[in-house]
Amino acid sequence: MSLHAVFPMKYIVKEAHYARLCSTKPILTVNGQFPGPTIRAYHGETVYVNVHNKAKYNITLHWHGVKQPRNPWSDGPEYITQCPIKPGGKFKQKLIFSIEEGTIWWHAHSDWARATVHGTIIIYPKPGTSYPFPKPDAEHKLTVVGADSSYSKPVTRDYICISPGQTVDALLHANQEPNDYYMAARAYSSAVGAAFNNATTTARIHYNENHSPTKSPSLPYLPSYNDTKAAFDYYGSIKGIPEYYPYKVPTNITTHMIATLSVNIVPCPEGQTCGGPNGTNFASSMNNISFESPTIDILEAYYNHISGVYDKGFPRFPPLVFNFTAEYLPLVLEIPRKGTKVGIIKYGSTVEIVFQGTNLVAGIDHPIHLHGTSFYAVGYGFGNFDKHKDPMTYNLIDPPLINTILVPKNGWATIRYRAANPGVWFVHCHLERHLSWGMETVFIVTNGKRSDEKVLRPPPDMPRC
Ligand SMILES: [Cu+2]
Repeated sequence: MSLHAVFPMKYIVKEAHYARLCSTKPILTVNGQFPGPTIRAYHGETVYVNVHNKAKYNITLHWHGVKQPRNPWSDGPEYITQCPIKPGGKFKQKLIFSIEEGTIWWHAHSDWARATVHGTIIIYPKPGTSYPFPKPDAEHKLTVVGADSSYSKPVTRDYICISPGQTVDALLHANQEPNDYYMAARAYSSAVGAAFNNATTTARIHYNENHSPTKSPSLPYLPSYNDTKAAFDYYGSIKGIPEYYPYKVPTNITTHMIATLSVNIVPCPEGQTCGGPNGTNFASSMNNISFESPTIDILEAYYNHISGVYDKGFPRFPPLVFNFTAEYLPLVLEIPRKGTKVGIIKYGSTVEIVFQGTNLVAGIDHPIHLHGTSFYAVGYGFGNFDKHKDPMTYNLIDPPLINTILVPKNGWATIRYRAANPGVWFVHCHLERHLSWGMETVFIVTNGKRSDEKVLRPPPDMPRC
């Protein structure tokens, strides 16, 4: 039984006129829809999407959270696994669903097109199987049962927190007096001095039974916009269900990494005006390397042994060790190095990465996303990571299996996973500004020995550089 296998989906990238708050403007869309069309599939299914770029801009599409075993070719990030689909160009992308079940999403992965080019992916349990949770029973509270397309232990919450890149599956029991009720959301923004939209957005839950709806139902309680503790209380409440995951949390780690996440500044190029502090330009980095995009994609360079596109020197540990979360830091530390440095990970390695946020320029939470794998979120904390004390607090029993982790402002978060998906995989902050400033790197997971542990052949219609 299949939802899609017979016909590929048609994704036509094109401009469409969209009206909001009484003004109409052209936006980039898929099939003229905003948000874009939903992809529905069963667990383990393979789906093809024919992408046809009828817009004036280059585009790539990424299937966020789809592991794509051995198939980095269809992953999508521009100049990482492919060159962009040019105006008029076509690319048939193959989505290999494996362990995913629940909700994830797809989005453009070139320039800032993601703002309007995105949509939902819903993966249902295999036909004949069912969901691993009972019906919820709460007064319009949310019962979270999954995150990033992996099930988690049901937990009932007044509020949830979701950062860019993350998805949540939650249940709501409509068992209240027939009426209208508000649900509400607003931004969590921890950076001091960074502007954000502080509006509260709402929707109404409307019961169909006959009733005269209250004109203005009361608003639910939401934590304050800068309540970091509330955000991480939520994240800490999410526990995994190990029985549903493909492998246990690795306890014997073969590859250790610590990666700092920093907002930086670089000098303003001559003759330009720059928007950073004291007329500088903003930048950002991982382990002090501000990533520079190559002009042909890294996957092609790796697969075809083209030299000069990237180098393998992504540092495994911070090249500069300082009090990362101190209130005042010397200005000289704010300037990163530039480079296209990737990390090489041997097939089958068990990897631990500690992401350490720094207070350079401005401390802020960073949602870090890995392509090509999910990982266990085994711990987080505030301040500098202490390699002696902090590992004692790791949850190695039932951590959630996710694809995007929010690293706390001036704090750290640790992930573990087994590198069993050969390919070229992007690793980046999912805040669009930080991504375009350089807070990213690439992990190349080498081929294993067996023939089913190697990267598949490229499709014939890979977009040309
Ligand atoms: Cu970031």
